[in-house]
Amino acid sequence: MLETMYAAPGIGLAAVQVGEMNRLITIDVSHDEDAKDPRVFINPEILWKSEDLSVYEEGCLSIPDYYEEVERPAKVRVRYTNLAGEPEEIEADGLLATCLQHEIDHLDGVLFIDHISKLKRDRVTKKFVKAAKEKARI
Ligand code: GNR
Ligand code: NI
Repeated sequence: MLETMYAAPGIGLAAVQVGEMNRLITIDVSHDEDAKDPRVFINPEILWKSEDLSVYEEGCLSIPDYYEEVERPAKVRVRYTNLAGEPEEIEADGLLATCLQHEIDHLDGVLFIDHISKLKRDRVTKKFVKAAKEKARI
């Protein structure tokens, strides 16, 4: 999964995006080829969300070429199992907090467009349905 995430390239990936129905996500928000910071979270659960919100322009490998600002809790506390099989907790802020929420959403079938206005969501959904129909006609 880390390989797929780097190849995409993306800063995060949820197992469902590669056809695996496991509650597993990978994240690397380092933005640095030479200082990679791959992280794996198994069975991640959000324990706490801050009341203060932050806005990031999000994109998603499952919705190519579409970017929109999404407002989410600025900080989250997440419990998960690490690769050694041990339970761990982290408190994240910034891009890591946003990415954790984006990926954990995927595990529950939620996409970032579910957090934007209905008008914008309908517009992008229509575009993708239309593209899929055109592809099916060929
Ligand atoms: O590569 C990605 N970038 C990104 C930017 C802002 C907020 C979330 C993300 S995750 C995304 C990769 C992806 O779709 N993971 O599911
Ligand atoms: Ni995504």
